[in-house]
Amino acid sequence: MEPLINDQYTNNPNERILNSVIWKRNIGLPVVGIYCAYAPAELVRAAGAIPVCLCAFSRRTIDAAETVLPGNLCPLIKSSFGFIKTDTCPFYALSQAIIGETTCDGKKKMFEFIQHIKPTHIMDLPQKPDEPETLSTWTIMVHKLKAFLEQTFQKEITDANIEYEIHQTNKKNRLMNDFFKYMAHFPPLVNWSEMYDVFSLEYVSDGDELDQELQSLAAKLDMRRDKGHHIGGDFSPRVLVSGCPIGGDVNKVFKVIEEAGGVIVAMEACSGMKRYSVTIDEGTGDPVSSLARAYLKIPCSCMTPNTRRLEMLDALIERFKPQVVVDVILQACHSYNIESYKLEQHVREKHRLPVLKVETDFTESDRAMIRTRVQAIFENL
Ligand code: BJ8
Repeated sequence: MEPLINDQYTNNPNERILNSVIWKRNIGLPVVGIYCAYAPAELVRAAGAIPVCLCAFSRRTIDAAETVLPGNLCPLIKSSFGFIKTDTCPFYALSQAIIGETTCDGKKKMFEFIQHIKPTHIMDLPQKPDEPETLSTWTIMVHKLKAFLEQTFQKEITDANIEYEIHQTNKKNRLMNDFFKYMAHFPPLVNWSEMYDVFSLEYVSDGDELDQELQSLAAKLDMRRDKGHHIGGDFSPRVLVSGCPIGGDVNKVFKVIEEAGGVIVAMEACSGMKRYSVTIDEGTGDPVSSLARAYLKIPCSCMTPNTRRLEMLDALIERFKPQVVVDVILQACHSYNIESYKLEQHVREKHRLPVLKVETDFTESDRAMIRTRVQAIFENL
């Protein structure tokens, strides 16, 4: 089957993004490194800067990180820190400012080790999203980020610019969500790796360009469908992958599911569909408050209670019709690990679907074991 995106970066979304960021940096646009879905990228863009996700998914940098950080820490945090310690994250090197948030304990303590290197702003993220005072506290934090960006880049961020960026985000999210229909198809017409390629387009194409790109990809996928080409077959187990963010060395979980004969039809994590799940109110006259309201709804396990995550899962299960949920937990990620029990109860009781919890790290040592467990759950479907 012909690759969906046929360029030198096929299956290498990070290189595609890097190439675009270097180009934009060379024409004078500042770059802001971000670590988390809670960073309001619209404010960064409204400041005339480019938001980029920093490297965090390689085991290569973990040894260096463990000279400072404890071994029994989430590999994503160790990898992020290791990239900075070894000066090997090109996105960090290109960034003039960094945004972090007080999400999990490991991340917020790790930031203490890097915040002296570049102008770094840590947003104080409240963790009880439904309390009456939470929204006003978080709105203050979004205002503080705006002030940080204005001071760092010596540029006023106007309401009109924020409104424009909110509109662009809503448009992008609508387009992406529409595009997900190719994963929902029976059997799916696009695989997880191609979807990661598609996600990377949001960094390289602006507004209308993205619309055009997605339209041309949709035409290719319609052709795939008409020719009877698809991912897997009619009886391939349909899998929804949930949990911690997945990328780089953790992509092994996607690969193992495919090797066992399954097809990935939905990806719940922030590295997948979660980041396109938010709609930001437009035209309220107070775009900073609109951003705060929308971002507070992101269903991350650092929130308590995190009922919106179960609601999001309901919607994903309804739309993508998986036969099994694989919940991926990065080692020592306590919040996703603990929440996994609730998720399993919910999915089993409400949707009558089996759940496989996979606790893993960035090494290859558990690959065979994961494959055996995935095969076993597929055999019982
Ligand atoms: S909004 S999921 S990107 S915090 S896996 S470092 S939580 S110990 S990455 Fe995340 Fe933002 Fe939430 Fe999304 Fe900590 Fe867990 Fe590691 Fe994690």
